[in-house]
Amino acid sequence: MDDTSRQLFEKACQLIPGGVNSPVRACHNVDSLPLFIAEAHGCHLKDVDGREYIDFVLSWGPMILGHDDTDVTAAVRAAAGRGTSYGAPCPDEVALAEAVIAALPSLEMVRMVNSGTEATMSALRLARGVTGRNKVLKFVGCYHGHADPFLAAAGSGVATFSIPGTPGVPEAVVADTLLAPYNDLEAVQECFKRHGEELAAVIVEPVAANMGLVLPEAGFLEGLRSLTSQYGSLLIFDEVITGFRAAFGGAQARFGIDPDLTTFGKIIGGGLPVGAFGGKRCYMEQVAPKGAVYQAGTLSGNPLAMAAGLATLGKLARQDYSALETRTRSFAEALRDILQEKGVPIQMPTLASMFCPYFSEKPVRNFDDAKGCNHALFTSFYKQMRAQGIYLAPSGYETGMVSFVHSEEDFSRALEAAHKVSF
Ligand code: KE4
Repeated sequence: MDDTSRQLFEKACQLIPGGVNSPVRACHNVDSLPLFIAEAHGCHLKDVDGREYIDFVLSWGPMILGHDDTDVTAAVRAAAGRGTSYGAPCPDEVALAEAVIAALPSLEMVRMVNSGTEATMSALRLARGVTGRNKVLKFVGCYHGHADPFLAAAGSGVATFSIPGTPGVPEAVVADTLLAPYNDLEAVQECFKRHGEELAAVIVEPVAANMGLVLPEAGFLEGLRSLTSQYGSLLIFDEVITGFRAAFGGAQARFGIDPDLTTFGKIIGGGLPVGAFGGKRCYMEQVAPKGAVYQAGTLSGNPLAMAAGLATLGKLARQDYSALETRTRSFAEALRDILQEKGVPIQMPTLASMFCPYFSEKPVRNFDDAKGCNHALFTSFYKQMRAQGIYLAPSGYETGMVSFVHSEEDFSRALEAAHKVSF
């Protein structure tokens, strides 16, 4: 690591907890120090020491069109010239709501917020308000932002009850959070047998991208849909990552599932702070001020963020997602083959423009499997790739992301770097 990043990080550590404004950026999982980024264009980052990287993190998902996209940047610049926040409705809020609803048939209404955390927190409150029930079922290894109810760790042997996953979360809050292993429909059925009448919602990442990349096994999502309908619970699809990435219509379009509520973030803001939750009109009309379930936000619907989101979705509507999936799969399979030839155990699941190198002898189908991977090998891989200008997510529990502007040259350079890695 060069001097300027190190100097900035040392100063940041005096002023900001851990020197970062979001923990994973600290690169603790890969025994590294964070790079401070000066600018980004296309799929390339330049750090404050002038070094360039090919970016496979894409700000954790939003930058699917690449950084500094001409249309998105122009839209933000134009919006900035009209003022940065009104605290009142603006035309682009209506236009972005219309664009999101048009893209996902399960949506009849949507509310804009400022982050994925706000979106999932609000969706859960709505589900609880609509059903009059308190319990929520989530899956071990799925991340839905840092609202208290979701920061639950597996509790007693009972397997379904939770304990706080972090200091500061009251036991009383997570007492209503049930946990089940991802892809384990039997465990979900057991949860419903015991607590079905108390369950307000099941919340799931339809493709789990916070324990690496774990794909839903055949029947899993369909089973969740069937059980929630049977017991009168709401099915919440957390599409903060998969929305407009798994397909233009999200994972729900890809897998043909009709959730009751969907949460968004990342891509719908085009890199500016936007989240959203939406769903059937009968539910969404229970959100204040139309209904009684309270939710609010000073900067919700911010005109710059709306302009960035609109420009992004407008461009994505014209993109060839199938071609991007093919390019991503081809790159990931070539990367897998290179690593296999080095004699390390490697799995390389892909879906759409996402990929994940698991250093594991067996496929990863849940969080226990993800924990069982060889994270020391991942750390070595991460460090050697970064030293060659390839910027991967600094954790074996994150997912690699490809944009529409990654070129064959970018893929070739990443593969050349992988050839030079030694374990
Ligand atoms: P934000 O509050 O960070 O905008 O969104 C929370 C969230 C909700 N749901 C899913 C499925 C998510 O993946 C996220 C946030 N994703 C992480 C990366 N996997 C954000 C990175 C970070 O925490 O810095």
